[in-house]
Order: sequence, then C-alpha cells, then structure tokens
Amino acid sequence: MGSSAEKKAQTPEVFTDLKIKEPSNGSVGLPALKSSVGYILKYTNPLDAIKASLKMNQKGGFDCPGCAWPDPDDERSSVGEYCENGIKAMTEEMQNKLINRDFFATHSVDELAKLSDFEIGKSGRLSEPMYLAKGATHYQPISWEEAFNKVGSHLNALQSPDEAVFYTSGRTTNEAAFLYQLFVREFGTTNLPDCSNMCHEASGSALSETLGIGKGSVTLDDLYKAELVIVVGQNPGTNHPRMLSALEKCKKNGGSIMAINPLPEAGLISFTDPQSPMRLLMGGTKLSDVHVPITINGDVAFFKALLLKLIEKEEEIGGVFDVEFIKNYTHGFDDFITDIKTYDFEDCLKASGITKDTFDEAFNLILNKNNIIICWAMGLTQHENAVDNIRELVNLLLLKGSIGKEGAGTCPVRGHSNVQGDRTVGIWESAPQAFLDKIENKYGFKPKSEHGYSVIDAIKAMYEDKVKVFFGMGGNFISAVPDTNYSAMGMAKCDLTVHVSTKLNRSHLVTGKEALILPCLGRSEKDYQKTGIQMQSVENSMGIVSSTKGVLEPCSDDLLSEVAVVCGVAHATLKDRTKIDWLAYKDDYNLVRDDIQEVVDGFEDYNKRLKQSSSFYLPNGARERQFKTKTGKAHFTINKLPKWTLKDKELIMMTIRSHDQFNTTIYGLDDRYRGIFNERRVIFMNRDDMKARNLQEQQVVNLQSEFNGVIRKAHQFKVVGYDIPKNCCATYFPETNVLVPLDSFAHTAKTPASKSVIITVEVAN
Ligand SMILES: Nc1nc2c(c(=O)[nH]1)N[C@H]1C(S)=C(S)[C@@H](COP(=O)(O)OP(=O)(O)OC[C@H]3O[C@@H](n4cnc5c(=O)[nH]c(N)nc54)[C@H](O)[C@@H]3O)O[C@H]1N2
Ligand SMILES: Nc1nc2c(c(=O)[nH]1)N[C@H]1C(S)=C(S)[C@@H](COP(=O)(O)OP(=O)(O)OC[C@H]3O[C@@H](n4cnc5c(=O)[nH]c(N)nc54)[C@H](O)[C@@H]3O)O[C@H]1N2
Ligand code: SF4
Ligand SMILES: [Mo]
Repeated sequence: MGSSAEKKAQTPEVFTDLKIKEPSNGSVGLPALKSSVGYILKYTNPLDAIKASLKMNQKGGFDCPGCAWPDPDDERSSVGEYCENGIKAMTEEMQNKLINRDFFATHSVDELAKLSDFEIGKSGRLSEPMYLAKGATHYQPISWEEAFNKVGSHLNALQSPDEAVFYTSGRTTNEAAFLYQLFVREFGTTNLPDCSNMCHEASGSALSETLGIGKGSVTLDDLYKAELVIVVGQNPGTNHPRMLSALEKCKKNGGSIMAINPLPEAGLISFTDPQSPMRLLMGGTKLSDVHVPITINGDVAFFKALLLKLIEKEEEIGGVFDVEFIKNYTHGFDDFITDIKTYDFEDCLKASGITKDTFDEAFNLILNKNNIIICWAMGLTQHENAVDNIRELVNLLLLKGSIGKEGAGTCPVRGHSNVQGDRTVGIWESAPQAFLDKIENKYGFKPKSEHGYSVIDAIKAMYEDKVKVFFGMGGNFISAVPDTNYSAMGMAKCDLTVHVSTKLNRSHLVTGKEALILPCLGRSEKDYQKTGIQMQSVENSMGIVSSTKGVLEPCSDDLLSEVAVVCGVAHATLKDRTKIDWLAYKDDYNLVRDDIQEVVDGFEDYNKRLKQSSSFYLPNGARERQFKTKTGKAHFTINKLPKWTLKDKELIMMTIRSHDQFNTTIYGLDDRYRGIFNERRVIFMNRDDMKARNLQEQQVVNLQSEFNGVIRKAHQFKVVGYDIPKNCCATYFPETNVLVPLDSFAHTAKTPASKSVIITVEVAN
C-alpha cells in the first residue's frame, strides 16, 4: 500500500537545527559572492559553470533561468551580468549528478516522498523518460515513442477534451509555449492554467482594466531617471537582486526610494554591488529614504490615507496633481474624488498600521514629485483584494500624471524568467477572442472560446472527478498550489499525470493512477535539431523579447527540448486529425517564430529582429499614453477598504520566500539576510505577540487556519522573534501551503490569497 497522496504532498515535519543571528541591514556584497562560489563548487563542474556564467544574460548567450528582471539594453558587464541567485538558478540546472533508471529502481515513490524538498532537488538531473505503471511502487524506463503514445491514447480516450488540464510554469520559452497552447487548443480545450494565476494575475487584471495593457509600462532607463521609486510588497534583494543596481543608479541620479513592506528587507535598506570591487570594500549605499512598515494587507488603507492628504493639499495650494493629464487622458476622476472623500483619514491610517510620523515622511516624499514609478510583486497580488491594491496605486500614478513619460509608470516585477512571454504567446485560459480568431484564420480550426480552468478551477475539477489527465509543462504544481491536502487528493484521482521537467520534484511523487516524467533540456544546454543548434526567445518584465541559446553540452543524450516534447505529444495525439505539420516545427524553430509573428501582435520580422540585435521591445500602449481601455482613456477606480478583523489570538500570516529558494526549489536552508540559518520550519512573530501567548524564542508550535468552518493544520515550526508589525507573522512557502484555503483568492483574478492567511499558533506537545 502506498502512503496517501496528502502525506506525500506535505513537506516532512523534521527540524534541521536552527541557528539565529542578527538580521542583516545590507545586502549582496562579499557574502553573496562567497555563497554563489560555494554553491558552484558543491554542486557542479566549475569549468562548465565559468563557461556558462560568462554567457548568461549576454547577447547571443542564454537567458538566466531565474527571475524576469531585464538586462541592460546596451553595455553589459564583461565580468558577468548576473546575481547570486542567478548563479544558483543556473547551477541548480547544471548539477553534475544524473538520475536514471538505477536511481528509480533503488528508490520507491513513497520513499522519495519522505525526503525534504531540498533533498529531492539535490538528487540530480533527470536523464531519461520514466513511467509509473498502475499500482506500481517504482518508476521504470520508457522510450520517448511509447511515452508519447501513452499520452496520446489517454487523451484520445477522454469523453471530452475538457477532461484534460495543461499547466505551464513560467520558464517555458516563447516557442515551446506557443506550440503548447496551439496543441491544446487544436486538441479542443482551453484548460491552460499557469503559474501566473498564482502570481501576477491580479496585476494583469487591474492594469488591463485601468490602463489597457496587462503589463508594466516602464523601462530600465525610466527607473534610472525617476524622481521617486516606491517598492511595495516586494523583496528585491532576494527575488530580483539586480533590481538593486537599478535602484542604486536612480539614487545616484538624485532619485528617492520608498519601501512599503511589513519587514525591513535587507536589500531595500542598503546595497553593495558585487560587480564593483571598490564598493565591495567600501560598503553599501543606503537605498530606502523611507521604510513604511505596513501591516499585512494594509496597503489600500495606506494609499487611501495618502490620496486623501494629497487631495487636501491640491485643493489648498494646487500644483500637486497633473491637471492637464487628468483632463486629457483619464476617465472617472469626479466619481473617484467623491468616493475617496467618504473615507476618514484617521481610520485609514489606523488600518494601515503606520504611525503619523512615518506617514508624514512618506507623504512629504511624494508630495512634490511628478515622476514616480511604483514597483510591486507578491506582497500586493496574493490577497483577496489584490486587484484593488493595484488599482489604488494606479489612482495615485494617474493623479500625478506619472504614466507614459520618462521616469514614471507601473512596474509589476515578474517572477519566472518567461512568465510574461508565455502569456503574450497564448498561455491563457481566458485568451481574448481576437487572438482566437487569428488562430482560426491561420490554422483552419475553431479554438474553443469559453474560458478554461485557471489553477484554482483545475484543482476543484480534479477533486470533483472532472479531470482525468494532468499535464505539467515545467513547474511543481502540487507544492506551489494552495490547500496541499485537498489538491493532492485531486491529483491522485487523475488517471494519468505527466510532467515535463529538468529535475525531480514533489509533483512527480504525488501522482495519478499512472504517471510519466519527461526529462527536458535546460536553458544552459545546446538544443541540437536537424537544422542545427536552435535559438529560442523569452520576454522579460519590461516587455523586451530576447534570444536565448544554450552553451553547454546536454547532460544526457536522452533529453528532448520542450518544443520537441510538444511536437511529439501533438503528433501522437492528433494523428491525421490535424492539418498542422507538427514534426516540422521541431526541426527548425524559425518556423515557430514565423507562425507567432502572424498570430501575435508586435512580433513583425521576429526572426530577423532577433538575429540582428538579439532583442527588441514589444509595443506598449500605456508607455505612449495610448490607453486601450473601453473608453480609450486611463481609468480611475473606486476601491473598498478590505474588511477583516482578527479574533482573539488570531494572526495574519504571509507565506514568503527565503533567500535560498526559487519558489519550490530549495537551494539551501539559510535565509541569510533575515538571520536564519539551517532551518525552514520557522514562524517570524512580533515579540509582543509572543509575550501575549507566552511563547519563547525557538519554541516549537503548530499552526492552524480556519476558513469557512474548515480547519487546516501545519505542525512543527520554531518561533523566531522578529521586527514584524503586531498581529502579523510570516512563514516560508511551500511549507505552509497546507494552511492556505483554496477558496480564499483575489476577486476577478483568482490569485490564491497566500499573503493573508488567518491563523492561530499553539504550543506543540
Ligand atoms: N531567488 C529567488 N528569486 C525569485 C523567486 C524565488 O523564489 N527566489 N521567485 C520568483 C517569482 S515566481 C516571483 S513571483 C517573485 C516573487 O518576489 P516577491 O514578491 O519579492 O517574493 P515574496 O517572498 O513572496 O515577497 C513578498 C514581499 O512582500 C512583502 N509583503 C507580504 N505581504 C504584504 C502586504 O500585505 N503588503 C506589503 N506592502 N508587503 C507585503 C513581504 O514582506 C515580502 O518582502 O520572485 C521571483 N524571483
Ligand atoms: N503559499 C504560497 N504559494 C505560492 C506562492 C507564494 O508566495 N506563497 N507563490 C506562487 C508563485 S508567485 C508562483 S510563480 C508559483 C510557482 O509555481 P511553479 O512554477 O509550478 O513552481 P516552481 O517551483 O517555479 O517550479 C520549479 C520546477 O520546474 C521545473 N523546471 C525547472 N526548469 C525547467 C525547465 O527549463 N523546463 C521544464 N520543463 N521544467 C523546469 C523543475 O522540476 C522545478 O522543480 O507558486 C505559487 N505558490
Ligand atoms: S536578477 Fe534575476 S534574471 Fe538577473 S541574474 Fe539575478 S536571478 Fe537572473
Ligand atoms: Mo511567481
């Protein structure tokens, strides 16, 4: 008997010996250099690592498999255009250990599931396709052809194409993603959930509605030239480290930085550039002029307080707003002003958790600035009112005319290296009709126009027996999604689960009745096809499409590219039902780009432009003050203050990333900047909240969340007293995903509210 899916999906409740030090007040610098070199020496061949690092993020080289921060347009450092975490992402992919049939013959699925995520990840790179038969305890090898036929026969046996779900994680290139969604649509469904649903979906919803484009409007150059950059709900020192160089440049040019964050995150406070040897010795730049220690989910309240005072000043002395911009380019100003005046400043300030002194500092920094950029990430998007968070910050930018001009605009900072590109080329469960019409015109079949399942819908559908096949193009679905136990039970009900992946992860161990692992090439590896080594392309957070081409030999001869996997599955499934020559694409990726250019706006001369200059900007209406909204103008919106009250003993919990992880990939057990070493099962608490509960430093506790009468539990965490607002606490994702209720998600966008989980803490026996 196998252990239950729920048990296998959870991270083991085992401590690894916590050490606590003082949190750091600066980031990067020598410790970062030491950490990345140590990582290279431990997990990969150093010569390969040097070769690859010199090509990473360089023109003609490969795109960093880490986050989606852009590379500079012009000059690039010859020493290296990367950060500590970029090196870790690269090294993780090029691990020098391989896992093959012997590994899987030795270790059963149940046994592997007992390992920690760190240990699972460090098993090595997958090197051949593997198959888990019905009732089997171990994966066994399978040929690619058999694997494709297995997927094809399962898909073709479904009563409806909607009984299959096709997930994507944001590392998939434009070429692979375009073909993948094309196959899924030709097969007959729109069930294309992706990691974006759990990430910046709320940004996309809010920005499309207000500014007519679901992406940010700024370029790197704008960041250098801004008078004020507000960083809200984002921890760039860990998650977008090279953003700190851009913020530093902004400061050097006379700009100011404001951080709105419950935590005093090290990178936001001060920064030392590791690519500047002098600065390594001299110490860092103080980055933030003001840190606003907001209470979790206090952002709408804080923005409202700011807006109220700005309106007061505009009415008193004028010159605070960009009146011309408001008149010429916006819609809904009067209604917005009427609504906001119904709020009381003191109530808003109280709900934000900010003292009047800090508020005044923040207010004074904003008052006379006209070129403002607001950057944000998961601290704003993973709440029930996430869309309101973003609409409210757009209101502020609109009042200031801070959009579509130099040094001003919106900057949602994306997570995965190509999450934005995947959406651009059609990974979207609710793609616009105009895009579907273009598919129909080009390929001669009618794609389904009803919306498919997003991540949350897909989980429910699996649980309700409406889904029989789960296909994952990258990612680690079971560890990334909310409500781990419910989701695992859903996954286990599938007949077949398939994962295309570079490395083993927990999702390969929480399987359907049968399962396949299809190993693929990583970014850093050469992609040999009939017409030669192939180039692919990706889009970063600022809408720049650039080429990516691996430089290392593949770690195994039995890997396929993601493009080749999609072509193989499509060919085996659609057989003579299709008019598309699926196998031709994998021989020559130029053909894929030729198709993208016909179907997706902004990709004219795709092949030519990529080859000539290795990157180009996609069109962006908001950047030009052309707002493709219903009215053709930018929209002010009316947003409510969120209403939640904590009952006695309850805390609001955010699930965040440590410095040593990339989402569910655990690089190591330290969170250096926060002073946490060798442990992930911790809960950061305000020391007064600890006192009120009689909790000591490092005391072992269990956590419990209650939502709509359902109780969820996570056991074995150590308490760490921390500089976090009262009534707030923080834990690491994915250890506490068991506590995130499936039904708590952002309105309109359905992003799981994994930054506002209401919990109680009990001493463990
Ligand atoms: N090294 C590394 N890089 C990564 C990733 C990784 O895991 N590791 N993940 C990638 C991905 S997919 C993404 S989406 C991004 C994520 O990048 P981030 O969004 O920076 O990641 P989180 O750790 O979720 O951090 C959220 C931040 O928001 C703050 N916060 C939480 N709740 C609130 C709130 O209510 N209000 C405000 N104002 N702040 C709040 C937290 O204190 C924290 O600093 O990073 C990408 N880059
Ligand atoms: N509680 C909580 N939950 C969260 C979040 C949170 O902040 N809190 N954040 C959410 C966010 S922002 C996101 S984006 C999601 C992330 O959700 P996912 O994207 O599903 O998760 P990742 O951990 O990024 O996926 C990593 C896996 O991708 C595979 N992989 C790596 N490189 C490649 C490649 O080149 N090709 C292929 N085919 N596979 C590859 C490897 O197997 C690796 O284990 O998680 C979400 N879940
Ligand atoms: S900032 Fe992001 S994209 Fe750039 S090197 Fe670091 S991890 Fe890679
Ligand atoms: Mo993300």
